Parts: sequence; C-alpha cells; structure tokens
Amino acid sequence: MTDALISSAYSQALEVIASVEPRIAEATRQELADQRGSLKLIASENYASPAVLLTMGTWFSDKYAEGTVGHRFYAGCQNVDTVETIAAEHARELFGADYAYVQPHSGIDANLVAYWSILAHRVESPALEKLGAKNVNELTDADWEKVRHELGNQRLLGMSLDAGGHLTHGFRPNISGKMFHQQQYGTDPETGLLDYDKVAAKAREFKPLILVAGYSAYPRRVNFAKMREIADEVGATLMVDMAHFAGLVAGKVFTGDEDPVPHAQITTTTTHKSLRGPRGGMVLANEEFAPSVDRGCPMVLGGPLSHMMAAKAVALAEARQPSFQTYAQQTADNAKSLAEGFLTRGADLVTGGTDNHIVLLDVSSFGLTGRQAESALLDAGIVTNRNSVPSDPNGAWYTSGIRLGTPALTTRGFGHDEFDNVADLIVQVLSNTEPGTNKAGAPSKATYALAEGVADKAKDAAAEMLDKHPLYPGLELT
Ligand code: DSN
Repeated sequence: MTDALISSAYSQALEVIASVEPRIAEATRQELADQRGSLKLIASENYASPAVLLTMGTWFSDKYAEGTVGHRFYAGCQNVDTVETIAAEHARELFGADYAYVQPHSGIDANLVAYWSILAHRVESPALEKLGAKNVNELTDADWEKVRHELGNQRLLGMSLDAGGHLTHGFRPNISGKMFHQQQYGTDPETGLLDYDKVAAKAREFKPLILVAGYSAYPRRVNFAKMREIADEVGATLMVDMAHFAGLVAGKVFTGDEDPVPHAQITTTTTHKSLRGPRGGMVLANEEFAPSVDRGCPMVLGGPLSHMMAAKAVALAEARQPSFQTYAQQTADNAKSLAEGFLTRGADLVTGGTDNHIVLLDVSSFGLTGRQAESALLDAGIVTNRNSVPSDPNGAWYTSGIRLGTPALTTRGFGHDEFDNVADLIVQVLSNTEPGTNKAGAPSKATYALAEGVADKAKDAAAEMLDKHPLYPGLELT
C-alpha cells in the first residue's frame, strides 16, 4: 500500500466520521498526534499496521455469526466462515498448533473459554458418562444438580499477581479466583525468579485440575517443558497464557522448552500485544481439547466479531513473514539494552534484568511509589504503567514498580542507542521527582513534585528520537 493511498483512506474516513460526530473525528486525529509524540513503553501495547487497522473498519462488523465454521446459529455466514477459516489456518501454521479458535474478543475471554473447556472436558464429560447421558440435554434437573456439584470447587494453581501473573490466573478479585478454589505460586524472594521445585511442591500438595503458566509482568522466560512435567505428575491440565509474549513465540525467539504450544494442552493469547495485531484473543489447543474449545461461543462468548477475526487473519499473515522474526528478536534485544541502561545508572530491576520484552523497574530506591513515578513520567511524555513488585508493600493500587516494554517502540524502529537513552531519560525524571503530601500535609502515595524544567528537557530529548522514527511514516491527514 502506498503512503498516498493510506493518507487518502484515513483522511476521507475522518471526513465521513466528522460529518456525523466531529468530536469523534477530532479525538481520533488527536490520538494519532499523541501516540506519535510520546514514548510508548506500556509492555502490552503496540502499533498495528495500516492493513490491520483498515481491516477492522468494515461491514463484517454488522454480521452475527454465533457458532463455529459451517455450524452457525444465523443464516448468511459464508463470508464469515471464509474469514474465520483463514485466520485459524494462519494461527495453526504460525504456532504449530493442532487447533486454533480465533473468536475470543479479548485475552480474558480466551482464558474463560480455556477454563470452561478444561472443566467441560475433564469434569462435565466424565460426570455425564457416569450418569449414562451423552450430553446435558439428556439430564433431568436432579442429574444436572449432580454435574454442577462436580463442576464447582475445582482447583486452579496460577502465578500470583505480584510475582507477575495475571488477574485471570486465580487472583481473588477476578472471576477466576472466585469460580475456582485457587492457590498461587510466587517467585524466589531473593532472586525474583520462578523456582520450579517450589511450584512442583505446591502442585503436589494442592493437586490442581488446572496449572496455569504465563505472566504479564515477569521479565524472564519460562521453561514450559518443566511446567508440563509438573502438571503431568499431579494429573493437572497445563494451560499457558502467552498473551504478553506471543510475538516472541511467533517470531521464534522462544523455541524448544520456551515455546509453550507443544507443551501446553491449551494455550491462550491476545493478538494485539507483542503479536502486533488487532485487539482480541485466541485459543490454541491440542486435538484432545479442540472439541470443547470449539464450544466457546455461545457457551462463554457473545457472537464473534467478524471484522476483528478478519484483522487477526491479516496480522497473522504478517507475523508469518520473515521480517516478523527480525522484529521479535529486536524487541528482545532492545529489552536487554533498556535493562542494561538502567543497571549502569544504578537503578533496581526485579530479577536483575530481562530476557523477554519486559523490564520491571523497582522505584522504591528513588523514594517513590509506582503511582508517583508513573505520573511524573507521563508529565515528561513517557507513557508507562505502574505495577506491583513481588511482595509489594504498596499493594496493587499504588505499587512500587513501573513496568516497561519494548514492542511498540521497536515497531517504530528504536534500537540499542535509543533504548539506552530512554533509560537515561527515565532515571533523570525519577531522580528529580519528590514524593508529595496530601491536603493535610501528610505524606501521600499519589502526589509528587517534579523539579522545574525536567519534564520539558525530557520531552525535547524524546521528540528528537521520535522524529527520527516516525509512527506510520507517510501517513498525512488532510
Ligand atoms: N492489560 C494487559 C496488560 O497490560 O498486561 C493484561 O490484561
């Protein structure tokens, strides 16, 4: 696609939008300007290609298609079938999976589909068999009560939120922490690293139905072969949530024991983070779990978003190109450059570094909470998110950490020198930020004071780098 074509497509689209609600057109223009003008370091964000973005905005949005390919609850789904088939085919080929389900609207939805599938396959089906029924429709209300009893109170073991796990891995305030009897594994208090022997010991004691591996804030690789051994030993199903690092799997940075797909019975992901596709989720499964995953809609999900499945297909086709492997490797290399940049400037990193796309900066040595650091950095045009560190004394709201990720700025073309420079800017801003007080003059975990001139200096330095690596180069809105 030429620059002129893309510029014209978006300029005209904004004109059409403005003719109905000009404020939305204006906010859309402003969002592009803001994204172009800031250092985006949120580890879960990226920039999808114009082809992916354009695919999201079509009339596929208007079509209902509950069910699966060839088995829909609505008529007229032939083109949706084509789209879903192509997206699933790309996903299977890219990740070497037996089966791919591309309908989930988000990562949380994908995890709920996976949880339900494991319950259905491991608990509901044997319970039905015991009652002599082929499916739930053959059960009386009294029989169904028995199945429900067996489905309830199942055990799930996942990584704790403050060690880097995700809300949906059994965190109590999330539905996964309420629907399952859950326990969590953490990381070693000294090193911050996963201790597989401790995970195994916990699994032996707890005997979970589901062992969840994967993370959203752990800056290291995981050995999924070991996690599968642990799951097998205790009769659990291994489910891996690779939402954060799917791009590194697709780009062959994580291979062998670090590639979850051959080891987990079910792997879930989002499509928009390091994978650089549209917002959405996906489930990969082995043959054994495929039939239960296929019931995701309408069992767990609302009707599939056909325009998003189409965009997933385009993004997955992009991820199958050799250039995506270069991108994924650069994303991991850049994270190392960022981490080294912090370490040489004396900053404190959880686990002492990174070997994926995430760097978790402990800001307590700057005398700040994560909330204060996040806000001060935003004032300087550096977009990050606060995050707990293991055993965080400031809890999940104020936190003591800042999570940084390299996928987005790597898409813009940042390399080693730029990421070293980013570390320098962050250290400059945080070293010049003081914790603040509340209205009564007492210490506050939220307020802060940034020394005069620091934010402007950081913005100027960032602008110099950002101008050299423009976002959507060639896209000019008229
Ligand atoms: N919001 C995603 C993240 O930032 O990691 C996960 O839900």
